[in-house]
Amino acid sequence: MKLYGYWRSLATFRVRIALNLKGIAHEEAIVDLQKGEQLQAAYRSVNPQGVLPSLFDDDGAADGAPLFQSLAILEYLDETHPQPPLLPKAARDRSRVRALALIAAADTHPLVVPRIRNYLEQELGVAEPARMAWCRHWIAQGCAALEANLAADPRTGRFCHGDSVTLADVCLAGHMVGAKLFDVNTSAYPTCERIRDACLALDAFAKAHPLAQPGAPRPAG
Ligand SMILES: N[C@@H](CCC(=O)N[C@@H](CS)C(=O)NCC(=O)O)C(=O)O
Repeated sequence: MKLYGYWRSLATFRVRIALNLKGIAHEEAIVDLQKGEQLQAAYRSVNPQGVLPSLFDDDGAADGAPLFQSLAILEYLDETHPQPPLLPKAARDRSRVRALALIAAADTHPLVVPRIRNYLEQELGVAEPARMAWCRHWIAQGCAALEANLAADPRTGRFCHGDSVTLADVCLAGHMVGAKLFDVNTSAYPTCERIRDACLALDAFAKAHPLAQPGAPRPAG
């Protein structure tokens, strides 16, 4: 498969994790978000919305159209490559997993993406310190919502839902790694931190990590 992504893209991180978990061979084409390449015609011909990620499945059976929206891609991968499953069997459990995933992917992440930060800067004249405060505020709100749900629910285990990885963990890992990239102090969210650490201890997550990708800044020294 061919994934269009960028090291810093948290939505791409989610898809990379799922591809790794399912052992699906893939290559990644870099679309540089910091240079605005997602808005150029070449990438818009792949994804008219101008956002990452997009995924081409070269299975020959599909119509050849790219897949888009990370959660839709995750569910597609889970349906076409069922092992290991990313959703539990019971409807109520599936609903919980999807709901946890949406706290990160639908209620938080869209508030901190480049197009929002650019709009705050260019259209509303919001200066960099206030833009960072905006991002940190919404990320912390997401952490608080995840923590309140996870800590109070006996279905939380080693991971968000029991002891195996689900879509909720894929999204929580992205959220918590994003928190670190935005320099948010997450010590008030110990369950989120514990599950993040359990995820990042797995190869599939570690290899997908934004800072492990080509183009990512390397630690000094
Ligand atoms: N809901 C979308 C989010 C897509 C999205 O906003 N991706 C970011 C990178 S993580 C992006 O490409 N942003 C470009 C921009 O904001 O201009 C998904 O989950 O795929």
